[in-house]
This record gives sequence, C-alpha cells and structure tokens, in this order.
Amino acid sequence: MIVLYYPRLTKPKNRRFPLSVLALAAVLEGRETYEIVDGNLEPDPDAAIRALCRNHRVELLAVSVMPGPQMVSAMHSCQTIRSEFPRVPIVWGGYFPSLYRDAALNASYVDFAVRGQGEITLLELIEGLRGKREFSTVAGLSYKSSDGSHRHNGERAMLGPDAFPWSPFHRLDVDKYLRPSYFGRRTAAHQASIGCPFQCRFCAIGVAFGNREKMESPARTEAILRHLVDSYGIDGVQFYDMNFFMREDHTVELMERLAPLGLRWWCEGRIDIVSRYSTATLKAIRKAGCTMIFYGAESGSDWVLREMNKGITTDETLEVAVRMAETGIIPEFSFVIGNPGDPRRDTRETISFIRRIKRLNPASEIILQHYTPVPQPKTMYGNVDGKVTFPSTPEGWATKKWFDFTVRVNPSMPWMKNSTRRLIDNFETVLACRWPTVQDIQAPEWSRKLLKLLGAWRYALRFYFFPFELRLAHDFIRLRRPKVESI
Ligand code: B12
Repeated sequence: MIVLYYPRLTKPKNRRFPLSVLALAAVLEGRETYEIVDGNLEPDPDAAIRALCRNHRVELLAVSVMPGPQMVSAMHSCQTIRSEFPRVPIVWGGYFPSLYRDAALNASYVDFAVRGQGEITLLELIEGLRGKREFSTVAGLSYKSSDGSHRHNGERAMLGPDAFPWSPFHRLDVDKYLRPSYFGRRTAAHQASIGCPFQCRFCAIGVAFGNREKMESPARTEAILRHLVDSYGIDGVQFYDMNFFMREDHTVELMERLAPLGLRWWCEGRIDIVSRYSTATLKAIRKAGCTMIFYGAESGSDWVLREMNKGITTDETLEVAVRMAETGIIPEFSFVIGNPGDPRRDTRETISFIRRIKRLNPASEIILQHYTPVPQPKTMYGNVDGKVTFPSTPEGWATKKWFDFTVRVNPSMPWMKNSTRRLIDNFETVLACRWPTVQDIQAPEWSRKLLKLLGAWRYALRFYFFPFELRLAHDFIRLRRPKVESI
C-alpha cells in the first residue's frame, strides 16, 4: 500500500481540496492500493498513518510539503512514523523539497525528495523501490546514495494536465471540503494549468517547475467542474493556477464553457496579459462568473518592477484597476514590498501607489507582503545572494525566525530597517481597517462600519504611526486577513 499524506496547514474550517495528493492519487487509481490521509481533516493524522502501517504493508509514505505550517506538520509526523516504523520509506514532494532539496534530504526521516511535477516521478520511484528500476534513472528525483551523499537526478520535463487522469474525488469525503466563502456556499478548488513561463526573480514557481506553462483543455476543465456541480453541488471555485488567463482565444472558449455552470469564482491573472484583453473578453470573463482576480502587482515603482523582471508596468496596473471597475470584477492586488537596494523608497512609493489604486477603484482588495527571497538559478531579486543563508534542515526551517520568513509575517531581513518594516505593517493595519476585505463573510456589517470609522481619519491624514487602537479593534472583531487567512 502507498499512503498519500497531506499534512495539516490550515484550520479545519479553511480546508480545501488537497490538490497535490489528488493529482498523485489520479495516477495510482486502478493501479495501486493506496490511502489518502489529510491532516486538515483527520483529528490525529499520525494515528491514522500508524494504523495503516500496522494493518498493511506500507511500501511508501508519500508526503506533500509546502513551506511553512505544512512543513512543520510534515516534520513532526515523519519523525514519529520513522521512529515507530523505521522500515517504511518516506518521500517528500511539493514546493519545500523542490526549493530546498538538500534541506529535505538532511532529515534522517526523509529518504527521497521529488522536485517539480510529481505524478510520473512517483510511479517510477515505486518501481525503483520494487527493484524494477535504478533510482538514478528517475528524472526529478533526489535521494541519498549508499555513502550518504545526496544525488540529484536531472529535471523532469513537465506534462500538461490533460496527460493525466482526473482526480479521484470519490476517494475524499467531498462534502467536508466544500466550505462557504465569498465565492459560494460550497466552494471547490481546481488548478487548470501547471507551470509559469515568466521568470520573476522573487518567485518560487519557475524554480520548482521550469519556465513553461501547460494549460488544461477548456473541454476538460468544463467537464471536471460540471461533475463537481452535478455530483457534489458546488457553486463556487478557486482556481489555483499561477496564470489562469494566457492566450485570449483559449480564455474566450473557456468562458463560453464555464458560463452555463453558474459558478462564482476566483483566479490568479497577470496584469500585462489581462490589460491586453478586449473589453468583449473581459465581459465574457465576468459573465462566466468571475468575481475576483488576484494580480501580482508587486510594487508601485517601475524601477523595482524592472529589477524583479516582472514584465509589467505601474501604468498597466492602474489600467487594470480601472477596467476591472468597469467590468464589475474585484481586483485583488498583491504587493511584495522591500526592495533590498532601497527598501524605504520602495515602501513609500508603493504606499502612494496603493492610494492611487484605491482612488481609481475603491473595491480593489490589497495584500501586502514583505519581500523574502527564494533561491534562484541565477541571482535573487535585490542581489541578496550571500546576504541570506537558508537553513539546512527542516528543523532549521521550523524555528520561529524562518517560519516567520516563510509566511512573510514580520520577517527579519538584514536590508530592512525596523522603522521601514513597521511602516509597512502599520500601513497595512490602517488600510485593512479603512477598507475591510469583502472576503470575510462572517463579519457582521456593524463590525465593518466600525473598522472603517476608526481607520478613516488615519487614512485621510496619512497618519500610520502606531495604530494600536486599530489592532485592538481588528483583533476583537477578528476580521479575516487574506494574507494569513489560514494559519
Ligand atoms: C493553494 C495554495 C495554498 C493554499 C493551500 C490550499 C490547500 N489545499 O490546503 C493556502 C491558501 C492555504 C496556501 C497557503 C500558503 N502558501 Co500557498 N499556494 C497555493 C497555490 C496557489 C497552489 C498549490 C496547489 O494546490 N497546486 C496544485 C497541485 C496539483 O500542485 P502542487 O501542489 O505543486 O503539486 C504537484 C507537485 O508539487 C508535486 N507534489 C506535491 N506534493 C507531492 C508529494 C509527493 C510525495 C510527490 C511525489 C510529489 C508531490 O506533484 C504534484 C502534482 O504534479 C501555490 C501556487 C501555485 N499555483 O502552485 C501557492 C504556493 C505553493 N504557496 C506558497 C506559500 C509561500 C504559502 C504560504 C506558506 C505563505 C503565504 N503567505 O502565502 C501559505 C501558508 C500559510 C497558511 N497556512 O495559510 C508558495 C510556496 C513557495 C514559497 N515561496 O515558499 C506558492 C508557490 C505561492 C508563491 N508563488 O510563492 N497556499
């Protein structure tokens, strides 16, 4: 038996489909005996894995590991399972081992690390464990050789979603994943493409998946969602693609297919691509149920965007803000603030820019993140190579300093003065009160009004210093913060 394990990363009420293990389950279905253990659902996932190890011959514990809270859960579970069942091989896959392959393998309880797309690599690893293939022939695999050194095989060429079977949704208790959100009473998650062709110098996606994006055919996206509507009654979806919109003709066909499903949905889009779409296409996107689009706006300074290799301009961001207002889709602009060369200037210019966005389109949702670098094949954004030494073990990544770094909440970066860091956080607090997010569907109207009232004078006077009364009010009301929604 193969055990597919998705360690806990959210509060139970925020759980979503564990897409990575569903994708892996799709290629095991009908071929292998397997079980899915989801730490976001099981009250005691370690006990569930222990029971499987006791009652079956578990050939592999396959663990999906995103940096941050999920890495910490994975570390604890794997320590426990390794000490009780030392003969069960353990593989980690997902963004953590894709980015930090040696740190993953430095753990005594991790035998293999899978980088990038995992379906075929997993099947070939299983063959290797059964002695039917050499591990050295498995592309995308890292492992410990007999002398203890780490072997990193070549990269695996990525296949498009259509190359694989559908996710076996019936293997989950689907009802437990369809949570109420701003997008629907029963909101599902889907990823309709894989990879990203852009090479932004702060992002992890190219590092993990290379520089291509492969789209699912519109017919298949429609068929999967129709199945989820008909069999499970979904009425909303979050699309977790890196770029949901690429070629305009693809988008137009997909919108025609999605419209009859009557779903409300959220997705991630690129500012430059959407700014080039015709008004007719934007209307078709709205008509198909698109309610909110997440955009990486990243900075309010063009010199910063150039350094990031982002490929967008601030003018394009403003244009998208206006066009979204005209179309009736809420834009959710995310910023990565703190250019290492001049963090103060970047912060000040981005704050002014956000104020311009809010004037043009007050419905815009804003997410502010501190820049925390990801190791890159060339140089990291801000030329910070050599200024950051990443931890070399999962235990190192689990310390408070590096946990905060990963979730981008109050990270301590050597180029960032405390006063600038505080300015970002204070501005974020004032902004979140003056413009409370619409995405918290539980917050009563009075609490929104109260926050707006409290935040209004500070926002109007640009007085962001020490907004302790707003923090108190925010904590009391517990309004959701999209950035850290699910920790
Ligand atoms: C959905 C998502 C979330 C969801 C998780 C939803 C859930 N199911 O519970 C939420 C919102 C909770 C989330 C949170 C965070 N996320 Co997140 N998230 C994503 C997102 C958008 C999609 C991931 C996904 O489901 N993909 C679909 C599946 C099919 O793909 P996959 O996970 O890559 O899996 C494939 C391979 O990786 C591999 N694989 C994966 N696991 C395994 C296991 C084995 C054994 C094998 C063999 C292979 C394998 O095979 C799979 C199929 O090919 C990605 C960006 C992206 N589009 O990839 C960011 C992303 C993974 N998140 C990221 C981060 C940083 C976070 C946070 C830690 C920080 C933050 N502030 O965003 C928080 C954690 C805080 C918290 N607890 O909330 C980063 C990770 C890289 C990094 N910089 O460290 C990403 C890449 C975003 C980015 N551009 O920076 N996230």
